[in-house]
Amino acid sequence: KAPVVAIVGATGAVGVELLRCLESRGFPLGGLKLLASPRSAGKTLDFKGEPVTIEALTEESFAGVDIALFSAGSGISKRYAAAAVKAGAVVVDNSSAFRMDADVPLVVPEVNAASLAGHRGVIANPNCVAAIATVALAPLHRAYPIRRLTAATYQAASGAGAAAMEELRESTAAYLRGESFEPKVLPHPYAFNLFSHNADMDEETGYNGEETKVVAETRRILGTPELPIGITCIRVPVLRAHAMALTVEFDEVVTVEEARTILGNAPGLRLVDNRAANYFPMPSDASGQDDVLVGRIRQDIGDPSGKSLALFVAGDQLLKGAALNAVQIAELLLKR
Ligand code: A2P
Ligand code: 11C
Repeated sequence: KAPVVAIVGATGAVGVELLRCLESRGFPLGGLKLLASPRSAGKTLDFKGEPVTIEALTEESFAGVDIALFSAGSGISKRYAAAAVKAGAVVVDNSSAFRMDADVPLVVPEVNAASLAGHRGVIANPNCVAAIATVALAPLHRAYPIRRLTAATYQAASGAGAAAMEELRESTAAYLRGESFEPKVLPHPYAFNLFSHNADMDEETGYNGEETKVVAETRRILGTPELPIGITCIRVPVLRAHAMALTVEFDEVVTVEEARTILGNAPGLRLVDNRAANYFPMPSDASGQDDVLVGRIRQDIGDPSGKSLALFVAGDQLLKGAALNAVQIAELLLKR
């Protein structure tokens, strides 16, 4: 019988996309429960043209629920995931709460679907950068083992939630009106600016929490626990698609043509690599798209050995970076 699905954090930037993904992919539903904070209780969200009433999340919310899609932050996941599992639900958690737990698979369906088999009630949905990057890296890694990775990210407002997206809109409008704007959600002026990712900074290492997560999760998803990864995460004034420059060193020489062929045939990817037109992956093209865009494939001239390639990638943070990946995991659960 079709599963009863709950969305925890249904009103959030990712929650709303979870609802849209279930709808657009025709996910078979035996019932749908929308959960959020008491502030949202009683309000409605439309599903297939019908209003569904939002309920306040409590430990009792999960009776009869088969699959619980959590996207209300780590604190909520840590507090309520156990209640969902106890009630018999499988949790697909979009937060970072359980991603590095050994008995919690961290899954990108195109990359490591088989790891789902070991789950014990909770499956983790990766950090958006890790999910988007690994869709592009895994097919290369399968053909030619990756020896080292360097990444620079250009991350959209959506990664910091619906309120950050609103802050980008409002601060940009204020800037254009010539008015001052006091940032409330993000730590720095956002309009016509960019800044080092707002996750907590480790003063000793100089790396922020986002960078640390991307390194650990990328290694875990690719199954390369020792892979050396250098990374700089930056927040840019884009609404909902992350972009990243990836420099990938292999064990052997990989030609641009080989990489193009591999990436052009890989699931979840679309090759956007038109040198003549100077047309490469852009957040504006990636927004609203399921596929991750990959292109600007070049030999990395910073590595004289010829064993490194440079790529540019863009993917919708709310879709492949969050909601779509979670719904794809739920689809895998149904198949099993
Ligand atoms: P609400 O809208 O009622 O505050 P975002 O990532 O876009 O900031 O969204 C966060 C999501 O987490 C929202 O759906 C929000 O609901 C939900 N949320 C925040 N606090 C709680 C809570 N205490 N219980 C349940 N859901 C919560
Ligand atoms: C961002 N990737 O763009 C972050 C948000 O690990 O789930 C999500 C953090 C995470 O800010």
